[in-house]
Amino acid sequence: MGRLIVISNRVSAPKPRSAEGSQGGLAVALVAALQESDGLWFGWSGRKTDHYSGEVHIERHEGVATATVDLEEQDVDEYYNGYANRTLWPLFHYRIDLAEFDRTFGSGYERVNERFAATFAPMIEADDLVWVHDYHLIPLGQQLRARGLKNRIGFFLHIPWPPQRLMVSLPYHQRLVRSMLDYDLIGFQTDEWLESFHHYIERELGGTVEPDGTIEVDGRRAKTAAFPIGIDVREFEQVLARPDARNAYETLHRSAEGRKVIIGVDRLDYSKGLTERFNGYRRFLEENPDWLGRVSFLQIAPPTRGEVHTYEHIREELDALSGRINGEFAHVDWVPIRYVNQGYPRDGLSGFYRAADVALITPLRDGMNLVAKEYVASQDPDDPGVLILSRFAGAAHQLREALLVNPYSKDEVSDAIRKALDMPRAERIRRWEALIDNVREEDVLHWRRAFVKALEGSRTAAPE
Ligand code: ADQ
Repeated sequence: MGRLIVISNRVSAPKPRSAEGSQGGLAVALVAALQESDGLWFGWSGRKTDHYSGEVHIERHEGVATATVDLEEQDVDEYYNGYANRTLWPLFHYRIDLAEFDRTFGSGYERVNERFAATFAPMIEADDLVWVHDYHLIPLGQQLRARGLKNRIGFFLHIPWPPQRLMVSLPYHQRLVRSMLDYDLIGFQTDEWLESFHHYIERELGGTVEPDGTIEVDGRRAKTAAFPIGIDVREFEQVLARPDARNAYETLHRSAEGRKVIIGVDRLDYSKGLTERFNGYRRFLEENPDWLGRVSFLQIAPPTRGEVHTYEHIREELDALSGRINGEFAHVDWVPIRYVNQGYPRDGLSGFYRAADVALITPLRDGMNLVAKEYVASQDPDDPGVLILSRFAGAAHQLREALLVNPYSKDEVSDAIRKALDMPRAERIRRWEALIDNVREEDVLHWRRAFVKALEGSRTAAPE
């Protein structure tokens, strides 16, 4: 087998050793695979240019070559901020009320996928294995085939696949889904999203689904399966010994002054259920006066996608809500919520996770949610914290021993917080041991190997 070629919207080049702590788990896993196969990672540079030239910037760090292109302002507006983040992201997270359907978004999306294909196809050799990532690049496989590529090409969706009844509200939905039939393998995070995709194939396209996940539509076949993504557990456990992690642990521990700490860590995004979470915590404070002054909730949520209007709105809403809760319940020497709009490198985060007695992770919908797994990996085996997790996160399919809640229900969230804070040590240990077993077993290397192996064995017939 030839090299592994990874194509994603953004490229995460390996960082020098000194900055290793801030490398994401996904990047670590992919970089390892790219190094092993002398592979390449293609994508957008994150920079803008006046006119798209297709000029490729090739860089090589730690044995991994990355090839990136700059995009025009209009591309970024229509493809990235537009179709990807204002149409597909909300729709795939069941927020049809927020999805914007604008024909310029759709054409910009197709244009950028074509540009990527035209630019990168000549750099792909005959026996390379091509792995396309996420909702930004759904039609890329079709575009690569149109340029004559006969390689094995796989696609992995990091976010949920919506139910068929929602999917059909997307204009030209058939065109988008049919473009996926050019992949040899299509991977989803969980069986739930896989099933939704199968329903669409059967009901909307009149296709068939075989027991092994092979789909067939109008004589075209592709393999489909669930590959739940994990974290780099060993790396995470080592991080805890580093000075920045120790410092973060000490800082949070000291600042809690003997109070119990609840933590939430998310990108500031409406899919993460932050408003509902704050309201659930408020209900907890209302219903449990004995806990006033004895618990502190730290929510870390750095803003993302500032150019999309909805994100400004959620930011304002949360600022106001945290202010109201603090105004209502705070004492001179205690604030119930510390709400921080700042990102932290991984070393710092893992120290915070370790210092927290409870993690409150309640997305309304999430492909997987790696924060939940990172929290589990950061716990002290002799005195672990409790994970409260939304049943609507993909991770809930694996992390069954978490306290699973309906994030829309303030009462359920409030009851779970109470239960977590009161949970005896023996039960915390029993639950955590089950959780860590899963996090260790189905880690990011397991995910990557399973996908690549399935892709290698995926060919049902050579593309014509
Ligand atoms: P995200 O929506 O970004 O990812 P998540 O999986 O929770 O969601 O986080 C990804 C990474 O970002 C984690 O490593 C986490 O530590 C980091 N991160 C999150 N919030 C942070 C913060 N406040 N400060 C610093 N770092 C932070 C998408 C999908 C998920 C899916 C992943 C991977 O939406 O469902 O799990 O891709 O497939």
